[in-house]
Amino acid sequence: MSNRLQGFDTMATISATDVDQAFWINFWISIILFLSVIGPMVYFAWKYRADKVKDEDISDVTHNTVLEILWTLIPTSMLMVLFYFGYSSMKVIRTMPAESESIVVHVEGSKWKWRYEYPANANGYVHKLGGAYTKPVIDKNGKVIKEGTMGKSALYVPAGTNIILKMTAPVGDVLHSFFIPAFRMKEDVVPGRTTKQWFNTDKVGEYDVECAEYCGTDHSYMYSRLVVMPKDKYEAWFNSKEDTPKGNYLTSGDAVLQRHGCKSCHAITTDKVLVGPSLKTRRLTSEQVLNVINHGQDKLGYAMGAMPAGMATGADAKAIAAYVASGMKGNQPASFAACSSCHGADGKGQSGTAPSLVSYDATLLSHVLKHGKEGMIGTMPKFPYVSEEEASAIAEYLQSIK
Ligand code: HEC
Ligand code: HEC
Ligand SMILES: [Cu+2]
Repeated sequence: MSNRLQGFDTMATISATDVDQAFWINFWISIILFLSVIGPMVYFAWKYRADKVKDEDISDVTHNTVLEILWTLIPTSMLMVLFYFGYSSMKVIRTMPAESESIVVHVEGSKWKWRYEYPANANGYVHKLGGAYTKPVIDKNGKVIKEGTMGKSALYVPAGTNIILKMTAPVGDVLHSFFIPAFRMKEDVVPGRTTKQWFNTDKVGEYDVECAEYCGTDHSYMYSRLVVMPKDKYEAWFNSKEDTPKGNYLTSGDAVLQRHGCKSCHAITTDKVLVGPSLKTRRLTSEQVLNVINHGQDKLGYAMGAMPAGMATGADAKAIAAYVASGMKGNQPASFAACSSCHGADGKGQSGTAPSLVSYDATLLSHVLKHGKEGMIGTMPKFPYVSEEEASAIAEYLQSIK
């Protein structure tokens, strides 16, 4: 769970797109209506201020048919547009699909945790998951020393399937609200009553779930997660007695990247350079390698210490840079000998004493996350709370998509 609210940069269901569209149309129409009323009002108040107008100049206008029709029709039609988009997205959200074509999960919200109960599987086994979020450890200056975690509790669902949530709270508890920001879904959870909401998403991944109704002391920790997985993986888990799905969906590298907001700076599936480099295909460009050869580098805290400047020059340096940038394919330039003493002849960094030049391995990731990185592309902040396991999950994932 990152410190910031994950989700509003993700639109993981069709209804989320609709809701955002309705929101922006609302927003702009409100701006237009506001300016077209307040603008002229301010202007006329100034133009006809008391010391500028003599009594005899004031005429007695009773009405103006054209103006009256216009100022009735124009705002009415704008409001009809608002109504249309609000209504049509509301309709999608509020029309439940048939239960026979959906998976129905019972959700219980109580002070201060979420609990999920599935229908019995083929063997009659009922999955029940739930539990409170483990709070982060925060020092007296308010700095997070250890991130909070969700443990194994999550709402596991298959992609591309209608999911209906039937939600309630125990009698004697208080109001909660089940909120998935990435889906723009939110519905009250009421003691002794059953409320429903539904979704269907294609986007495999992990999403934050929060309580959006102030419900007492630990309201702000009433977190949970939604894990969307491929259908076959879901089926395999659902028909087993395992607590959580196999394949470790909780720490899947993709989910970790999503959770810590890495994707706002790094493209993972394309080669685009956003704020930072794409983590997809390449490790380093020849410009980056040349830059390090020329200036040296001492940022990442490897056992070997600093990378000295000027280990190679001129044509040698260029040949090495091109070779490293190609992923160390083809003939190794003889001058690479200057590098292999530390990075190894295969460029893999000699068991983590120097950075691997060929891939994002777990050691590189944990060094970058621990120390941050400042290079010719830009500055990456430190991520001290990303655990070693998460760093290796990311490395595993990045290597698997190559
Ligand atoms: C004395 C050992 C040593 C030698 C020789 C050496 N390096 Fe390094 N290199 C390092 C260390 C240690 C780092 C990590 C520096 C840091 O902490 O930022 C590094 C970092 C780098 C990086 C940056 C990696 C990254 O992801 O930020 C590149 C690129 C690199 N070296 C290329 C080379 C090349 C090319 C050569 C040969 C011309 C070479 N190095 C020779 C020790 C060495
Ligand atoms: C605020 C933007 C930002 C965020 C958020 C961010 N990074 Fe970075 N990252 C960068 C920049 C910029 C660089 C390039 C630094 C440089 O010039 O070498 C970088 C470099 C890296 C590198 C090294 C690339 C290389 O070629 O040496 C790795 C690995 C990396 N980031 C992983 C991550 C992971 C994993 C996360 C999430 C936990 C993350 N980053 C979050 C901006 C960011
Ligand atoms: Cu609550």
